[in-house]
Amino acid sequence: MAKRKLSKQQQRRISSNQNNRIAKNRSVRDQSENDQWQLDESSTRTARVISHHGRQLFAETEDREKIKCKIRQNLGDIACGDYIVVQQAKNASGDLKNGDSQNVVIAIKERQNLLVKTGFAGAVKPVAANIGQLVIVTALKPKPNPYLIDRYLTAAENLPAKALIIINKVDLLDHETRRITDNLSELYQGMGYRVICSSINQGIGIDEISDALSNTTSILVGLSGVGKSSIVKEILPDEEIKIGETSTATGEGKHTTTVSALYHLKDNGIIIDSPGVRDFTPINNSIDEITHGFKDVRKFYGACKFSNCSHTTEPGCAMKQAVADGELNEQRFKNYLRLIDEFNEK
Ligand SMILES: Nc1nc2c(ncn2[C@@H]2O[C@H](COP(=O)(O)OP(=O)(O)OP(=O)(O)O)[C@@H](O)[C@H]2O)c(=O)[nH]1
Ligand SMILES: [Mg+2]
Ligand SMILES: [Zn+2]
Repeated sequence: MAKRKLSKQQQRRISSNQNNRIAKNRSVRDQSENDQWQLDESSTRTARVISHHGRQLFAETEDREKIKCKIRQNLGDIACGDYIVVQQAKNASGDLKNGDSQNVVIAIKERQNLLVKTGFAGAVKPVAANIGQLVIVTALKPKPNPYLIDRYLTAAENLPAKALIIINKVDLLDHETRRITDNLSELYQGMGYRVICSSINQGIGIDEISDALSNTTSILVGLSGVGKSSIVKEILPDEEIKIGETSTATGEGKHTTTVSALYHLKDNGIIIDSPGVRDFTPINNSIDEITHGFKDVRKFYGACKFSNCSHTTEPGCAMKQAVADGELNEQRFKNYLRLIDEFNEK
């Protein structure tokens, strides 16, 4: 069967398109204070952004010193997880600028990747940079949404980054949710993704999650209220992390975490806790990119009778045939076509 994959060059182009779009959305930052101060080149350090909101940016230097920084104008958007170059501001007589604002971000280092999402009015919003693993957190309350999981998986495949799926709150299992959980686990494990069932309340799956987070930078993503911060707090009990309430009727969260924040774990693991979403729309630049995002669907790419097959009504469609033969999950195929429809509508 013919297979077409995105080349490294195409993937680089996608990433660069995303960065360019972000550059256009750049916000203008106030630099009035920097103007009276000279930057001291000899103080140049590399640091990693641990949280960033508006003009507030906290970073961590290579020797784990936490510093508050100002941002030089025209740098473009900076995301949690970015590696940055920082210099100290001095006045004409060489004195260090007092207070929190003496560190100035003068550059963003080249990114390995950048997770972005569609924000208000279609704007491209950076979520986090230099991600090795996307941890898609779902729960029994609020209920898992397979379309949301699939959209996150397309983002992971295109970053590229590993993907891990957590089904949290399994202490709430009943007859119906057990069926949903089993089906989801079977589906995604069958495709080669790791799925961990966990309960913070009953201490289930925590060691497995800790293990899966070693030696890479992971970001926890998902709906508000699924327990992302609870997972981080369980692994890092000494960190000050806010846990929210959920509405009793729907189990929906109350958007407790408002800013992404980066924490160190054992075994060189780094975890970024991110604010819960109502929805997540990955930024896809082409149908090829959407296809690349579905690793079970992309196996059949290029095998349809017509090279421009829309996989809907044409005869000889290899994907529809795969669904009929039980080789491709119908729900996944529907979600693939749905994402393409949404892309075409835009
Ligand atoms: N029953 C049950 N409740 C849990 C579990 N894990 C977390 N919770 C509860 O779920 C609620 C939401 O938890 P958070 O950790 O704040 O959720 P979050 O995903 O970080 O939410 P946002 O920050 O709003 O995105 C809290 O009331 C937690 O106590 C679990 O395993 N079982
Ligand atoms: Mg949270
Ligand atoms: Zn087809």
